Amino acid sequence: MTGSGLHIPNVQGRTIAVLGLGRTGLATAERLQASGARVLAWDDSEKARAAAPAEILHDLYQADWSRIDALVMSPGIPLTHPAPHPVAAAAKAAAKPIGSDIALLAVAQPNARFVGITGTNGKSTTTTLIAHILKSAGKAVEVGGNLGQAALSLQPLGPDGIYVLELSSYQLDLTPSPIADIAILLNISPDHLDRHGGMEGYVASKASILRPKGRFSIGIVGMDDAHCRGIFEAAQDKGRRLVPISAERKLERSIYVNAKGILVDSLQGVPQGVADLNTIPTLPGRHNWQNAAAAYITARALGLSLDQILAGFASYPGLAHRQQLVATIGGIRYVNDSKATNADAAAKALDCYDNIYWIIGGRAKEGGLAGLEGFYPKIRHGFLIGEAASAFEKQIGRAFPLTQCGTLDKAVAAAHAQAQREKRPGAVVLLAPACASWDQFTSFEVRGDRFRELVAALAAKAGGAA
Ligand code: UMA
Repeated sequence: MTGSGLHIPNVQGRTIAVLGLGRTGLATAERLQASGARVLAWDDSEKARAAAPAEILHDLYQADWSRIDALVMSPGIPLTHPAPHPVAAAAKAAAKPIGSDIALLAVAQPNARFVGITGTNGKSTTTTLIAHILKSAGKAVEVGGNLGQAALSLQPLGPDGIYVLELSSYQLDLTPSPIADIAILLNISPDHLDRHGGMEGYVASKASILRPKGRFSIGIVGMDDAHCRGIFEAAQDKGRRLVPISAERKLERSIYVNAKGILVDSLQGVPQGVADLNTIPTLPGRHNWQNAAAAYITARALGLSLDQILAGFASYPGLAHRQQLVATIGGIRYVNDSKATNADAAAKALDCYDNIYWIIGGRAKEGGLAGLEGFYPKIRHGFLIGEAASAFEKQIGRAFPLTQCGTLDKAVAAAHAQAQREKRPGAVVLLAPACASWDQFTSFEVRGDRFRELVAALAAKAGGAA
């Protein structure tokens, strides 16, 4: 394993259990070992154990917890719901602290500043946008967390360094101490409810990002859904300066986006237009405007000038798998929004286009397609894939025509053939599945990459512009 160079203090000579040996666990085990800890690591998958250094493996089901100081868990492993993992239950019964790689990074870099971003949707865009703006302005920045790069694989930064971390509800649950100097809560809609025992637990987990961290900590809260508005009210006067943001309404002393797509700063009382968001092609749609509002105020709070922020907006390259335009063939756009793993995220994409050839399905989330009905008139045809296909067919009924395709390969071929035949103005072949990928793929990234490959092959055949 190659080390990031981060040193974790106060673990020398201590015995730390590490559960899960994916991205999080491997980086955690490596840094703990390099910092002098004795690591006992385990993973329920034989394949994951085989890929880990043999000397750290220790069956934690048989562990003597009186000899272990703490447990670091990977976020994908249940801490409380639907049931605590047996190893977590054993550590808890032995009164051992359970923590995350995120918390260890904060301990390892006490002088750096931390920007934490959570929310059901838009986290990754906001995280990469903030990191991009800060880097473009010459700041020392590391970016990671739920986004993909495990916290303990990031590089150490000096006291002026800034960690920009996307934080999932799983990671927040495992990180009881306040982590973010600038904490961003974008929005909340139902997701991962099985892991939080229902909506109340999920909302509480998201809200925990706002726990105050020192006198200068700032909380940036999206005000466009009722859950977040409730959290904002409840967090008033709790030790964190709060800034409301909205992509939908004008609010007193806030950062909001007006009906014309102008980002407005009214924090000083007098509303001032600061950026025309229509001019940024990599941030399409109103949902991205909320992300831009969060990025603007974060960069401001970190001392950037308006010019630096505007330059960062203008050069932001966008994210793979999030409304990513992968090709235009014969005037039809092919858009990869594989990250739309729930109905709410799919809605954001459907909102942006007309004449949609929509590829949907996979492993359905609770509620299926509920809430998307308003977009159905924009859909020319639906192409169903994966486990959810027959349930979705029933849910959609006769709202728009459907074809059962089974696989993504067949769906792309069918959507392409029909879209090219019909040549509707502004038409788009859109992968926005409103489902997790796990029935047919190992991740939404693999699903999106397959879509890109299939489209690239069609583009090559047609001589289209990829
Ligand atoms: N495992 C067990 N026992 C179990 C369950 C899992 O041993 O009961 C083992 C698996 O065999 C596997 C390891 O745990 O080897 C995987 O741990 P993990 O699921 O936490 O995966 P990591 O590779 O560590 O990736 C995690 C995040 N994954 C999840 O939260 C599910 C990644 O977010 C994140 O990028 C990475 O840490 C680095 O911080 C992914 C994700 O899907 C993108 N996140 C969810 C989402 O965005 O919806 C929350």
